[in-house]
Amino acid sequence: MSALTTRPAIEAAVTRALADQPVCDMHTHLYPPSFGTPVPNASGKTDPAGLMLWGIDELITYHYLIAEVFRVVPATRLSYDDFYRMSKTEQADHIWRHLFVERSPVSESCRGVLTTLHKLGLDVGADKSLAPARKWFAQQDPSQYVDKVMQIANVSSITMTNPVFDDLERNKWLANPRIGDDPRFKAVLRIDQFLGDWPTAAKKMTELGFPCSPPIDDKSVESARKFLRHWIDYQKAIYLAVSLDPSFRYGAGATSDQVFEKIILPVCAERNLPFAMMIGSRRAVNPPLRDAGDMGGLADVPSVVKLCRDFPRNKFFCTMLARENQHELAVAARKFGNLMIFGCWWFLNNPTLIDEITRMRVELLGLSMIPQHSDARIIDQLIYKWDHSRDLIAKVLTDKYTDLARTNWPLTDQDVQRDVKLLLHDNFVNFLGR
Ligand code: HDL
Ligand code: ZN
Repeated sequence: MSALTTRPAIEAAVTRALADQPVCDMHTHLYPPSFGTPVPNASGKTDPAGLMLWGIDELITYHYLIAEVFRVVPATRLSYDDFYRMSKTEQADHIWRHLFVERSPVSESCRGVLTTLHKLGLDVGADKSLAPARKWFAQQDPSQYVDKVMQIANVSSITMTNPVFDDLERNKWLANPRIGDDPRFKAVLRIDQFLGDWPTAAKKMTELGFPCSPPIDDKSVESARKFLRHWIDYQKAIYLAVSLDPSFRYGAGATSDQVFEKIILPVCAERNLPFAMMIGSRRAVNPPLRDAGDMGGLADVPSVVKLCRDFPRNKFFCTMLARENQHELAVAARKFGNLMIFGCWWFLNNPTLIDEITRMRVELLGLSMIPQHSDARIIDQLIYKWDHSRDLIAKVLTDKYTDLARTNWPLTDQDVQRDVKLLLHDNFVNFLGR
């Protein structure tokens, strides 16, 4: 196989390899049709409490866009409650008018809607009306639509987020033990309250038949371990995860230290499951915005370092929300092979920062990291989140391979395909160790 020596040849090989490599998307908030869908569709089966979100009105009312529309039409003109009292369609019309029709949709969230619709072959630019697209979505079958989106986005596996303390979702699992069996989706046991609000977690576990008390005594430790083992098995969870406030610290004597040391990490180690820490989310800074009301903050990398050092038998995924944490986190990953950093999370999932962070990671870690996850909440978003990220990863890899070519290193198409498979698939699957 001939070597790739010129930038155009390298760029073409990189673009092709990224397009052809199916992604194993390691963090989303997506659900299969078995969890029900509130979206009117050809199957006629809709569930107002359904968790599978898809289609144009969900796409346009993604909480990122709700935050952005309240900048254009502030709450003093349209109260939060009046907005949320609108139907999903009315909310979408409001957002469409103010963020797409009356000004150019140049934000990443707005652009994403248009990338998705364009790749679905839906032209909304002609008369800027949503009616034809709404008609098309209403004719779709949810499960076939999941297949269609995965094919366009070239995503081979969707990793869910399954918060066990969310009553609505947990009751769906309890009502149907096979609810998670859709082979396109994998479950993740999300346990924020374990580390963020132990007393509430203990109370809820007690209600669920796993008696735990606020003091972390031996009985509570054993009971909480049983709870985790039960839900790992019930969900067939491929890893455990938390989202943590920027103020999270490990090793400062907080209750969460004991929860880590006595409950979470021993169970993860015995089951050989990674523990994912998503650190830096400051919840509800503006509560009436609901899901759109969170922001980020500077987190503490030394806490991650202590955990990786003190628990060498455990495997840690980690992503942080502050741009300012990225370099130190990448350097920490150089020190610990049991730390796999991933994604450009949430407010970092924008071209400028994806480029900066991915370049930094390749320069510090080579190919031993997971450059991206979608964090999608609406099925359709897989199309734009992976289209945009593939383009950005392509730019970084093209530059880095071009630098290699200057050293006369013999780079081939196969090399590029192998490397891209690591980034979009193998690094995640291998770290799971399944
Ligand atoms: O905690 C998380 O997993 C975050 O990704 C939040 O769900 C956040 O609201 C989000 O959707 N980020 O993209
Ligand atoms: Zn998320």
